[in-house]
Amino acid sequence: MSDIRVLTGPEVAAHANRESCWIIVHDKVYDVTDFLDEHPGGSKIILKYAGKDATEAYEPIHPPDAITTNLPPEKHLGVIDASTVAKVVKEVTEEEKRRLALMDARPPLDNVINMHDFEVVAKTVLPEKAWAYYSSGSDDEITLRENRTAYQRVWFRPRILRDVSSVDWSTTILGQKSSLPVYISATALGKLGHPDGELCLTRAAAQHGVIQMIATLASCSFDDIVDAATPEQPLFLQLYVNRDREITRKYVQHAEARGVKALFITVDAPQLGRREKDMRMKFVDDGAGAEVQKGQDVKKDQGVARAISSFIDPSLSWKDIPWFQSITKMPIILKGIATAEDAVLAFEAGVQGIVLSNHGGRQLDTARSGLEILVEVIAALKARGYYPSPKFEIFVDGGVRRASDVLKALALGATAVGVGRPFLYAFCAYGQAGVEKAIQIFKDEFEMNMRLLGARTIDELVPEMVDASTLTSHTVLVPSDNLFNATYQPLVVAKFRES
Ligand code: PPY
Repeated sequence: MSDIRVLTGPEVAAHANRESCWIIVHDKVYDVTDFLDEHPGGSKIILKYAGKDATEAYEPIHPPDAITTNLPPEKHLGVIDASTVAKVVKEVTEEEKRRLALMDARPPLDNVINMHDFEVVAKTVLPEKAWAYYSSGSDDEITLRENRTAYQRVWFRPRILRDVSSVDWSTTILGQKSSLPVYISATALGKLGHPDGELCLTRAAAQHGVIQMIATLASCSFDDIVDAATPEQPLFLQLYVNRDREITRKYVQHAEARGVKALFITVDAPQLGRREKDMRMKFVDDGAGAEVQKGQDVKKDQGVARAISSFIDPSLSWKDIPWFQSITKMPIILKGIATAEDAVLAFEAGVQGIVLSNHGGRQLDTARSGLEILVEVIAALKARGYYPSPKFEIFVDGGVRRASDVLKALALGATAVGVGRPFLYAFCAYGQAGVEKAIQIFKDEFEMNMRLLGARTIDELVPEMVDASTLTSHTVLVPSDNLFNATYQPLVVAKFRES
């Protein structure tokens, strides 16, 4: 048995500066001195915890194995004798007290009747930083809002007298059974909003036969998520491609070995969008530890997301697709297609599907909605004899809040729709029970809408059931979406310092 070094609190506390910086994470001690300048979030934030226990700050924004993968073994110094670490009595700020009181005063889950309700509760109870990161769109957030309004430019053409006593909205997505034509799309950093993070999604998905797409940047580790799933529960994986392809190869092959059913490669984020709500947060709270940092280049204006995105490879190109096909047998889906031209290239590259998406309005602002892209993509694929094809599935995400939105996308040719933020907000507000309720609401809405539309099964949803003639007109007036507008948070401008 190798000797594990046991360190004490005072020993660690003696290494609390740029010349020698030790930190404690999950009861282990690490020497991060040489890593300070490589830390994607800047050295300042680490130095704030130099000589101390950094677990609480580390946990929500790093997968548990981030530190072990990035630090060479000789920098893993040993374990901490917890009894010797001075307990830091955390001061509960007024802001935090107010937040906890609001958490207690949440509407009972029974009173939540739509996805907007989850968003209102999440906005109220989340720490400011988490809400800023989750809710932010890029630049002027025009695409973020367009994702909602696009659905409102499509109108139903319902059919009647079809004996709709029984309706069935279950379907198959990439060969996997799903109780809904909806999958849980990848969202990152779940522990910013709930201590169990993405596990709330996994457990709820298991209960209701829904498929979860695991995010590369989930707060919970990939293995913890897979371990929380039931043996037969299908899971998909979202992939950010690492500059170091060996890391990506191992990650993908590990996922396949653990039974993941499809690989969604994100192709719309060679650089992260400027999400200004997130970026402004960083300005506000990054004051501590300034002295040790004088003259250092800290990425303090980056926000949570940009600070941890530097591993993503901007050189990714069509030329890489055969390599992915050579390392995995999982179906490959390109997530973030925004034009008919690229949809055709994807089909011709032999991948199994595409997600028409603008990344929840978080990347290129004034990019079009997935729903609008869908219409031109279907037309282009049809013209070449590529649609319909059992080997190529088309998904849409962004802005979906209602089963009626999903039905519109399906009528226009999508196989299923990705829903990200609503499930995220559901667990931030109510944990696993919130996600289960969100799924139940979708089911109730599907039942009613399919009856009223005259579609008994997913196969009966046809383009003739919708009028999408104004979808591409970006200037038409649409009725205002009151519930969405009530939660939409207007952007703010730079703040003056308090005098
Ligand atoms: C996003 O925030 O839109 C993401 O896709 C996740 C993410 C989180 C942090 C860095 C890069 C991407």
